[in-house]
Amino acid sequence: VMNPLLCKRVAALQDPQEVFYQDVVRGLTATNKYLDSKYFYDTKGDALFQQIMNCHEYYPTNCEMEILREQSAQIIQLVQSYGRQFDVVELGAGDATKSIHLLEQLLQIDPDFTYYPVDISGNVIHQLERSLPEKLPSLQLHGLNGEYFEMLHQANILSSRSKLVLCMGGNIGNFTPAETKKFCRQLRNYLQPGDILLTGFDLKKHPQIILNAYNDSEGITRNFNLNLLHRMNNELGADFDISKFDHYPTYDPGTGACKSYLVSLENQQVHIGTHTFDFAVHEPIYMEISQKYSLAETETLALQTGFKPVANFFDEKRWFVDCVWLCS
Ligand code: AVJ
Repeated sequence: VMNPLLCKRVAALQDPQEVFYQDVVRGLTATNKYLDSKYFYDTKGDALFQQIMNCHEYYPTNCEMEILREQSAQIIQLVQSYGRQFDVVELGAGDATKSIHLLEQLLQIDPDFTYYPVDISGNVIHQLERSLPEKLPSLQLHGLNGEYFEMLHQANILSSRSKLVLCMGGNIGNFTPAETKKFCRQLRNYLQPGDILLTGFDLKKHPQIILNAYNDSEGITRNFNLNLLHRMNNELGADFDISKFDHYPTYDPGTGACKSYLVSLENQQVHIGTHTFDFAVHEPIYMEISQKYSLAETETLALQTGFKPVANFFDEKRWFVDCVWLCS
């Protein structure tokens, strides 16, 4: 029997609100303040991201949608040519409007597979479990709400089949190149030889097009970033004055790093729990990276992390790529 005090501490550590609070404190105590972009996605954040995907400056969704709408049959044919029965695990499934095309194709060939959508947002998983059976009634579906690797571990317990892992939507873009390399190596450790990864990368292109995608004229991306301050007010009892912060997106065409900041518009203090944080005028909070890649960089990444790049699927404009990597 565990000592009750230890029990309490373990429970506090696992409480998502507590983890959120600890992460916020760590980020705002750092010399260069930052917040973790995974916290963008509360109910309001999910809705704002939906709006971003619908605004005309934000091209990645449409590009990848085009790839999957037009080329899902070829992608599934290629996957099936590896001669295995796959279950599908999707990391960061969102509303599955892209992957539904792949699932439709796979159902025609192999009606027995199970789809495990993984998402950090419980709200997203809940909605998927309601909406997807209406569109694909014969699909076997098991939603997993949590962190990617913990949920991959769950999927490995639940399923003994080979895995087709989907990591689309440029979700990988939210890591720095170093983090991405670590992520791919870790992901490879959860997989077996013969498993397949389908992963999307937003490609380098004219810098203005990229910057505009993260600086839309309607200010939706601005609100998406500022919403994290609202979330801290609502969930952690923080006292951010949202009007005293400005959204500042950047893109460096040299490194391919597209970064967003919130900038403090005055000297101010913010209180969260037992902590007080000082913000100097013009001080930035680093919010998010959306890394852009060249095709050569994606291939190097695959080879460095235990995968064999076997095919690339592009949209018409070649702005985005979905790569098929085989676990070697
Ligand atoms: C969900 C990570 C693909 O980085 O393009 C969109 C998130 N942030 N606009 C991206 C996002 C601001 C998006 N990803």
